[in-house]
Amino acid sequence: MCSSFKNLENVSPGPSPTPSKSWISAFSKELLVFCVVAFLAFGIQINNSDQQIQHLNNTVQHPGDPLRILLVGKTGVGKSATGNTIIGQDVFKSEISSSSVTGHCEKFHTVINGRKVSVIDSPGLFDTSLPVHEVVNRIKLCIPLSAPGPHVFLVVIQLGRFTDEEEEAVKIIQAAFGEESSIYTMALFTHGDRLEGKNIHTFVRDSPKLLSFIRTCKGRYHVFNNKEKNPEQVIQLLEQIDKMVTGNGGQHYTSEMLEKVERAIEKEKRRILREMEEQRQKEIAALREQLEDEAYEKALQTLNSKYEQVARYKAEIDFPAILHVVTTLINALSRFFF
Ligand SMILES: Nc1nc2c(ncn2[C@@H]2O[C@H](COP(=O)(O)OP(=O)(O)O)[C@@H](O)[C@H]2O)c(=O)[nH]1
Ligand SMILES: [Mg+2]
Repeated sequence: MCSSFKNLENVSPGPSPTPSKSWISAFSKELLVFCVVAFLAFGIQINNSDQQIQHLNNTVQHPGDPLRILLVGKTGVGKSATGNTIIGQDVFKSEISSSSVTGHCEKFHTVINGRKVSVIDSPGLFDTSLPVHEVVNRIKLCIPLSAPGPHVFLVVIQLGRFTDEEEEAVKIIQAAFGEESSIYTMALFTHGDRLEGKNIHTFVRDSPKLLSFIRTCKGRYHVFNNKEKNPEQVIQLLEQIDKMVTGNGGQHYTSEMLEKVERAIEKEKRRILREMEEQRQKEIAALREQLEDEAYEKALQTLNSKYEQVARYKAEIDFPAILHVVTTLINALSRFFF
C-alpha cells in the first residue's frame, strides 16, 4: 500500500512548482513513517495474539482432546453398564451371566455437551475363566488403547458389597498401575437404586474398609444408578473428574508411568528369585533323584515356571506394601536425624 503511493509520486507528469513538489515529498516522508509505524504496530499485535493463543493452548485442555475414562474393577460390579450410561447407549455388553464378561479392552467415544469423551472398558478381576495375572496383563493393555493415557481410573464398586475379594481386586489394580496412579483414581459406586433415599456419604463412612480405600482416592467418589439412564448423573461425574484433572494440572496417566512400575516389579521379582534360589536347588535335586531324562526335563521346566510365577505375583502384590514400609521408615529416620 505504501510503495504504490510512492510510485504515484515518481510518475507524476510534467514540471510542477517547487513549493508544491517539496510539500509532496514532505507529505510522502510523513506517510512513509506512518506506514512503517503502522506496520510495526500491526506486527506486534499479531505476535501478541499468537502468544495469547499459544498460552491458551498450554493452559486449557484442547477442545479436540477427549476426556479419557478407564473403567476398572471386579467382574460383575457394573463396569460395562457404567460405560453404557456415560456413552448414553448400550455399546458395551453388560449382562448378569458370566459368559458375557469383557475379555479384552474396548473403547467407545461420545460427545457430551459439545466435548469429546472416550470410555475404555477393561476385563474384570476374579472372573473364573482366567487367572488373575492374565487379567492384570489384559487390563494393562488398556493403557495403549487409551493413548496418550487415561485422565481417570474409575474404580467401579457395587454398592453394598465391599467384600474381602473386592478389597483384594482394588489392591491388585492399584499395584498394577503403581503409586502414581492414585492421583488419577476415583471410585464409582453402581446400584445407586439400592440407596433408596439413603445418603451415600453415610454409607461410605459406615464401612471402615471402604473408607480406607476412598482415602487412597483422595476422597473422590460418585454414585450411578445404571438402571436409570439419567444424563444428570453423567454430567455430575464429568464435573468431579474435571475438578480432579484440573488439580492434576491437566495431566493424565502415561505409558511411561506403567513402564516404571514394570521395571520396579521386575527388579523385585529377581530379588525374590534370588531369595528362593536355595529352595529351588533343593527341589531340583529331589527331582533328579526321582526322575530321568525326558520326565526330569519336563518337571524342571514346570518347576522353573512355577518359581517365576510365584516371584512375579509376590512382587506385584507385595511391592506397594514394601514401598510403603520403606518410605515410612525413611520419613521416620529423617525426622529423627534432621
Ligand atoms: N440394579 C442395578 N443393576 C446394575 C447396575 N449396574 C449394573 N447392573 C447390573 O449388574 C450386572 C453386571 O453388570 P456388568 O456391566 O456386565 O458388569 P461388569 O462385569 O463389571 O462389566 C448386569 O446385570 C447389570 O444390569 C445398577 O446401577 N443398578
Ligand atoms: Mg463387562
